[in-house]
Amino acid sequence: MAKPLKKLVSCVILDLDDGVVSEVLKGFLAKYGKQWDGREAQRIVGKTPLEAAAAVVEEYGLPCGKEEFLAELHPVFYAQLCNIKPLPGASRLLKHLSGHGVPMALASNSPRGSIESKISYHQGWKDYFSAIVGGDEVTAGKPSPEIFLEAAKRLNREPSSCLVIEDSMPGVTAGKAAGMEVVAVPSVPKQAHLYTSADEVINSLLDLQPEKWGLPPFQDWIEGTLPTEPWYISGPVIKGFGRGSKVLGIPTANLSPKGHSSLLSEHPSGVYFGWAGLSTRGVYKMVMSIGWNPYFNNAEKTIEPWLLHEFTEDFYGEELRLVIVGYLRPEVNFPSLESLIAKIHEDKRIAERALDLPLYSKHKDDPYLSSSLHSESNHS
Ligand code: ADP
Ligand code: RBF
Ligand code: MG
Repeated sequence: MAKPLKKLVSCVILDLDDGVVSEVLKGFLAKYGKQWDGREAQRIVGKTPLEAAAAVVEEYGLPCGKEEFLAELHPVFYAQLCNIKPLPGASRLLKHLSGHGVPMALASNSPRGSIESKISYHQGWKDYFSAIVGGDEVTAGKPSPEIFLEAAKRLNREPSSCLVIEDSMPGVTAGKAAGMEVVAVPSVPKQAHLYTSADEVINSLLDLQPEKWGLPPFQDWIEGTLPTEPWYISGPVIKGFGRGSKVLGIPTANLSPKGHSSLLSEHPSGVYFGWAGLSTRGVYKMVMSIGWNPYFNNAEKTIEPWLLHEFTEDFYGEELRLVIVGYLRPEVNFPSLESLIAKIHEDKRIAERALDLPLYSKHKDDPYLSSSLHSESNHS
């Protein structure tokens, strides 16, 4: 194994809490006739519920005080706790670290009771954590280092041997102030550049390399690919920016991200692969990007499968069905168009080879890939 590049740690402190507040707020704002546009998410992550409520009342000019808003919000918030999805990759990470006996703590600005009821909805999660520290157990929440220092104390570790994994800015600030190593996993897209004080910024938990920090490496990568539970997405092929074929020589049959928001929040942006079905044509190997194309810096998320087959014609408007079976890498920026193109061709080679492994090839026969004809004929 290569020598670790960073300072070694022996335990991990996480906050997997965020996103929650914003999900609830989104629904709530509708009631006040306001539309949540995600712009404020950055102002909310890592805040205490009262601070978050204050930020929203101000931002949207709501006709109520922050306490009033919070009181209204609270029951809804608690009712939603059971619907909270963990950050993509959280479950895999917790299982891995706990399987290797790495002590873990959960440290969040949310009150301890709320953290506990939240994790109670996830099978086995309670046992993963040797310590839980809530915002109500310290005098000051993040960005104060207090929560993290208390977590280290309860783990019986020096702050310098703790790795903090955080998605919020206040959390990153708190972790560094506590003298800990900090990996940031920004939950708000395109904000990576703001997290400069973190020791590393990663796109999603799938990209964490524990060995960089002296922790046991993941062992679930297979021939450069990370198997995922298969997930399914389909729709008519839409027009993109017209760049794929023209600029890159790589046509991508774009799907609209509209109507897929919950699926897309369960899966981080990145490069994936799997099988693609076109009802009248057949089933093909496929490698794809989902995200904002950092090289082009799209304003909108795009879903762009490259079908690994030579077609003699376009198939805009046709129903395209995808079974996504594995993950390759995060989307990244490149110094030149040539290097972007070369990387995508490398993705293609890796996906093409991997899809012949039984683990992945068995999904080629998934009825989902050719079921659009049937589902359409059932429509009357
Ligand atoms: P756009 O920006 O409109 O997506 P592209 O240059 O990316 O345009 O070309 C994509 C179109 O090319 C697809 O919608 C499809 O109709 C066609 N096409 C031809 N061959 C392929 C292929 N192997 N994979 C994906 N799309 C292909
Ligand atoms: N765009 C990026 O900016 N960064 C990437 O890392 C990236 N990876 C890709 C990988 C694959 C397999 C495919 C098919 C596309 C990828 N793209 C990436 C998207 C590419 O920029 C996009 O398809 C073109 O801009 C056409 O819209
Ligand atoms: Mg395209």
